[in-house]
Amino acid sequence: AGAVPAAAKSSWGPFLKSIASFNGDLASLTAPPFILSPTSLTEYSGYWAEHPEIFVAPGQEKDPQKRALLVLKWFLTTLKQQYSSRSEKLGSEKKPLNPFLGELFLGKWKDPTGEIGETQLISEQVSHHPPVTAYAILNEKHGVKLEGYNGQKASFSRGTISVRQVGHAKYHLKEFDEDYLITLPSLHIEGIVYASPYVELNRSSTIHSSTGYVAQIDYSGKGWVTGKKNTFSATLKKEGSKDILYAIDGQWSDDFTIKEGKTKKELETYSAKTTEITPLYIAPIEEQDPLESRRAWAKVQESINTGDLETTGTEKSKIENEQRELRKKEKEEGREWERRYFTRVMDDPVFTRLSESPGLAAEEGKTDGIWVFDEKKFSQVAKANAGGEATNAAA
Ligand code: 0T9
Repeated sequence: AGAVPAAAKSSWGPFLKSIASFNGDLASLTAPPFILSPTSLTEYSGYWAEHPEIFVAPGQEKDPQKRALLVLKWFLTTLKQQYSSRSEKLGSEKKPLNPFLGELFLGKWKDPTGEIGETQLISEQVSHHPPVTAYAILNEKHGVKLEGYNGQKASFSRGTISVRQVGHAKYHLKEFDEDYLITLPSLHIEGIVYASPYVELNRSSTIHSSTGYVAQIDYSGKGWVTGKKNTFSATLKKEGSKDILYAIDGQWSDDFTIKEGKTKKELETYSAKTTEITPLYIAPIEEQDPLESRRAWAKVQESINTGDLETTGTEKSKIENEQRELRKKEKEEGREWERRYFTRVMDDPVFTRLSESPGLAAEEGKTDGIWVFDEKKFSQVAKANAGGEATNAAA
């Protein structure tokens, strides 16, 4: 896997030239067909919980320090899914479909054991220009809720695309009324000249908890010491203290080891390669809402998969034209597209409080306001769905 056919590679040269004059809008990049992915960016929100058991684990932990460690561990276990699963599966990073405004990606991680409980995913494209995806992941049994949103700011220099993520995630534990503010690492695309792009993470990201714990994760790519890709080193400290409570080192796409800070005693080695993921359950297309990603993009996805460029083009244009019409109509009627599950606020108390923590870059976060999961909208949709099709149509 991974080898790019020679004929396909011939389209890479012109593409390289085109990105040299890149304007920062990733969606506007016209990539050669072999690098197109049939997956929409709204689906990427699911990467946060492909190990539901690790996602909910902090919900049961009584010790606040261990809880903060479990949240850090969970975050680290999402990185492989988020940033290298596509390369591994498809042979390289691929350009995702650019979601339309209001696009939804809904699903759940079922739990036959009954111990984890069901974990629900709600992902919605809340902005198209610039693209912003918002998401919430809920597990009622363990009282765990993740919500967040993100967009990207990109630039091209010295042969690589650098991407800064705008946005953040908040992890909430109901039982302990505890919040964690998670910042998103910036990244760059390697392997562009060889027509086999893949993601590497840059610099650092943090997790600040309302209980005063601070995790910092430093990414060093092909680590200077080990020479291995996806290298990182993380610490957990109490805010304002220099004492390292836990240190975690290794590769986020492979093995990493959790050690006690003082004694350096090894507590656990996690293997990203052998820990299996739980596949997300998505409703069959005919049961999906017309705004759901796989239903809306079905024809485009099929034609990308069969390599039918012409149909890909016409079906994509259909969606884009429909969207243009919708925006025009809204403008004429002086209204805005109603987001189904999220609301834009100018001030989110949890974000404000935790983002004032020392050590957190103030620029993190805002895409012209903050997108928050709207519980009221959520329960209205749930009620309408419970009322069946008739209520839905009447609404
Ligand atoms: C949120 C994630 C994000 C989305 C992707 C930059 C990128 C789109 C955004 C940031 C997820 O939680 C995590 C992972 C990977 C990110 C993608 C990697 C990537 O290359 C794409 C961009 C849009 C491209 O496809 C550029 C074209 C490239 C494949 C060829 C040079």
